[in-house]
Amino acid sequence: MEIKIVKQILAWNEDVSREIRASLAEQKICLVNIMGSPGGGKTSLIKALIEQLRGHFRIAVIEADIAGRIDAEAISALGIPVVQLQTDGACHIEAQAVREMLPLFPLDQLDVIFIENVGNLVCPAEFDLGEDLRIAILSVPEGDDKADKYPLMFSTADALVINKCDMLPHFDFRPERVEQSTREINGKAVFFRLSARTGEGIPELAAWLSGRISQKKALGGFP
Ligand SMILES: Nc1nc2c(ncn2[C@@H]2O[C@H](COP(=O)(O)OP(=O)(O)O)[C@@H](O)[C@H]2O)c(=O)[nH]1
Ligand SMILES: [Mg+2]
Ligand SMILES: [Zn+2]
Repeated sequence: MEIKIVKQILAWNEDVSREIRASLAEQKICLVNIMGSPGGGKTSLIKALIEQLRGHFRIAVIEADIAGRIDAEAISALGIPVVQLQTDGACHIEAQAVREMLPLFPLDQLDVIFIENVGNLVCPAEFDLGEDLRIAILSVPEGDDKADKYPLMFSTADALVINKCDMLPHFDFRPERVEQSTREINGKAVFFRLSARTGEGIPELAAWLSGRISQKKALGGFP
């Protein structure tokens, strides 16, 4: 499958995200923005979710990286439409780039688009991409103090995923500490403890996501 590559041009974010949200509401496509550190498991999680969801929903993926196309190749190998965004040094993506990429997909044949944001705990959370859902990933080896040190991503997440729970025996990581810190700054987040490696906890996240995708398809948006 051919991988399209788009270079990010920076533009004014405001209004563009609103436009994306309006157009995806009309098309009843759920846009899911996945954020977290480099190596936290964003690509692994997207691949695991594709496996769980592809029998039920039509999926596409936007891969955003500073350079390269490794993650896009991994998704494309699964037979899923993917566009690689190369930010040419920028450490986050902006709504303008998403607006340019959407017409490259067969939108009338999609239910959900995952965005793998640039690996970074900081500024991706500052940019509204017109998404319906934000999933923040923190992995066990990164340490359980990250919600306290990088609060914006945790405060704006709809779901917080603690990944690499298969590594818990080897680290002094307390999932409850991260969840408590997140709860203090975020009244809406739901929590998932899982391992993209072993698959433990993936069905629960997939079930929650299925509910949200179905809701978007039924209503064109969330109340
Ligand atoms: N032990 C373990 N390793 C994982 C898990 N999820 C991802 N990894 C590994 O962590 C590394 C980075 O994963 P990747 O999905 O590329 O992270 P990304 O940079 O956030 O997209 C890879 O070597 C994965 O195999 C997990 O749940 N447990
Ligand atoms: Mg990746
Ligand atoms: Zn940035």
